[in-house]
Amino acid sequence: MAVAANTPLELVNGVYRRLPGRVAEGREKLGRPLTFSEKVLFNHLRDPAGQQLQRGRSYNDLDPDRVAMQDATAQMALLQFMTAGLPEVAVPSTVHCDHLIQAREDGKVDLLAALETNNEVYDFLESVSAKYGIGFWKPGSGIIHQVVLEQYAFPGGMMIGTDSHTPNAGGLGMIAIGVGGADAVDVMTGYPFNIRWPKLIGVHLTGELDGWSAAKDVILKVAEILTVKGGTGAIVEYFGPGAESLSATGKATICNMGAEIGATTSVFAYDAAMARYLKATNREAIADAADEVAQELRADPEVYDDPRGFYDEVVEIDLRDLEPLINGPHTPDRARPVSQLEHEASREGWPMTISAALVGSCTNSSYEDITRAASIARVASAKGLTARTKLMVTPGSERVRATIVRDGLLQDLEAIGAVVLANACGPCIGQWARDDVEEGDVNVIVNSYNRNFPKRNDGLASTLAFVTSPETVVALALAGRLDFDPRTDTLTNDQGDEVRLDVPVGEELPAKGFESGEAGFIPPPDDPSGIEVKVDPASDRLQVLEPFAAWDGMDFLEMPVLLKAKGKCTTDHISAAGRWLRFRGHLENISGNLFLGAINAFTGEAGTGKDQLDGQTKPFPDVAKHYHEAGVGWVAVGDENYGEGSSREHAAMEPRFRNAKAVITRSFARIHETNLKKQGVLPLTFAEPYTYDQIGEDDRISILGLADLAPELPVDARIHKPDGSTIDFQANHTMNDEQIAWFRAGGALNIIRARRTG
Ligand code: MIC
Ligand code: SF4
Repeated sequence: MAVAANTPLELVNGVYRRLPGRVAEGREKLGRPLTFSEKVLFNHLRDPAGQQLQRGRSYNDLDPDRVAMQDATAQMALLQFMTAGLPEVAVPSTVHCDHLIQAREDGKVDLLAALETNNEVYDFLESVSAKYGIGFWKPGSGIIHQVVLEQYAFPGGMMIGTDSHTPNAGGLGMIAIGVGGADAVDVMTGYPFNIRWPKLIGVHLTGELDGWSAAKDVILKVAEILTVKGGTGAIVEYFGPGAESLSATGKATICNMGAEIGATTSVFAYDAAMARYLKATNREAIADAADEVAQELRADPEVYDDPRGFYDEVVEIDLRDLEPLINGPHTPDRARPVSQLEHEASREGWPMTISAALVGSCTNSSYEDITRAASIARVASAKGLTARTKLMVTPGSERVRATIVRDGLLQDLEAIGAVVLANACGPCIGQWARDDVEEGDVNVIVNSYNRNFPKRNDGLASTLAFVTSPETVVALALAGRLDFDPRTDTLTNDQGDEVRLDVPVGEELPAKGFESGEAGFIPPPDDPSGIEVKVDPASDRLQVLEPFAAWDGMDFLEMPVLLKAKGKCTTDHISAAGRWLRFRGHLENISGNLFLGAINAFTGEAGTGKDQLDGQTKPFPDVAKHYHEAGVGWVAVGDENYGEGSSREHAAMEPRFRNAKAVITRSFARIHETNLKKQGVLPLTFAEPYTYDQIGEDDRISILGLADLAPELPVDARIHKPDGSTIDFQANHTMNDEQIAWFRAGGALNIIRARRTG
């Protein structure tokens, strides 16, 4: 299969040819008009006639059009794919090198350093890609989601990606779902993508944005309303006149950050803004093809007339009411208007001085974002202002970078003191060689990224991160303080005059078209027979995967509780990124970070707990290693929305590798729950949430009746207290028959191998 730098028109036409017929079939099957998401999903069902389509209940098989993987997750995904013994991937797939570049000096220097430091991993990814027909986007070409939006996304398409912000492509009307690597392997090996038929949340947008309000404020508002778990198991569909008033990249920002509310994905229906974006990115033919089937690239009219009759929940937002918002610290649903931050910061005792401001990430680094940010900078420097804190900018892609250089926009930002970093994730994922603060220095950073979990950007628990729009980041950087409202406050310039910032102005798309910049795509060769993929057994960055042992048919008895996590336990808490990203291809080494960020409910400390075998308090990874080597199975216990955040399957593979048998929580985030299932760890939820409170540090837990594990049936479990008493409780699970089979087989790798021999 030839994989090109773009989605070929034939692929798009194939999807559109099926669309009207499938939509008609869907309407008939469900006996009612369809929402846009339902149309796209129905068009990608493997067996439309034979599936149940019960929202939030039935599991369904889908055939996505594409798979995208970024370098930090692609390593595990491809190490698993390699064991399938196939000559090539079954669907067009791409790898994007964006996560491993560390921000230290500036874009050029940092890229060269990354090429050297990550040489082994890049070589591995490039050669596996070449061998199996996968397109390879080299380091410097841009952040996966921006590149996908520019090159591959199309209205009505469906894709999966090994990154939680894959839904970014919803800005171009694509159903794009973030998954763990093992799910991607299913699709790359020709198997369907299996997922629960989603619930649907409709967000009705009216009015238009103006002044300082930006697309980012829409999703910050939605996150405030729905909270970090409010989107779990649901697709969020945006519609209404306000939706049509937003640019495609603005829509992408909103869909991208739908990951922060746990949504399966978010999507906008096809409209004129998308057509403009497709044309500006040299895809006029796709826009024309979409125009032909435009009525099926949106919901049926009855849905828009009576949204509450079709969505499980409807949220109303009038864009005219949106003030510029800022969220944080520590959770993406803690939003408030910028104007109220001063009050809250003084109440909470947060420092007012900002120690760094960062613009970029897959969420906010489009041409429009940079024009708005640069417009503030341009006027500010004309008024004699410069940034009063460090300001760093990461362009989203080489195409955006080359265009904003040509149009003088980066220069505007540099004029107020900005440093331009590589086209990559950079500090968004802790790739930031920060040396101006130390652990314990309570300091505030503001960024236009998406997540603000502790330690995420610079590895320091004492950094408080706030998330807002790029233009507000620049305004706050000019003030150097949190208690600045750009709409009303003034700043003193270099002449000692009080000046006000102008309202940001953006350009949706570059008037002179996009520059292409340096070519970043390496297509797979026609004849891959000479390509060898090497994994050095002595490597500390890559390790061939060994399948985990199959379930031995026995119940899990009296297992120690390795961790009882208090409060938020995201994948960043379970398997930190930053400096640990270097081990993403080496399961044993990366297991050295297991639970280092998790807060021990018994002590309130992060990253350490009691080893039940010797009574000593140690870092969690050491306790896990000890249990593993002693052949002791263990459980982890968590609170609500456990595994929130990223798609990294390491957060499931590490516990599995270290002999975890089950993770029992009050609730799970979708991708992480699936990753646990895929790797053969039982994800269970307390039938009664208070059971969480009954578990003590020296308790043991048994999970019983596993021979009878069946869909929709609770599991019996028991707490064993040190004094010999016991408490029985029930736990629920969401496994279907197939997922129970993964558990029995010992995880996805065994299944991949069995498919090969079978
Ligand atoms: C993130 O934003 O947390 C990441 C890094 O992009 C992750 C993927 C990973 O951990 O590699 C994600 O969002 O899925
Ligand atoms: Fe990269 Fe940050 Fe986007 Fe994750 S959220 S893909 S780390 S830019």
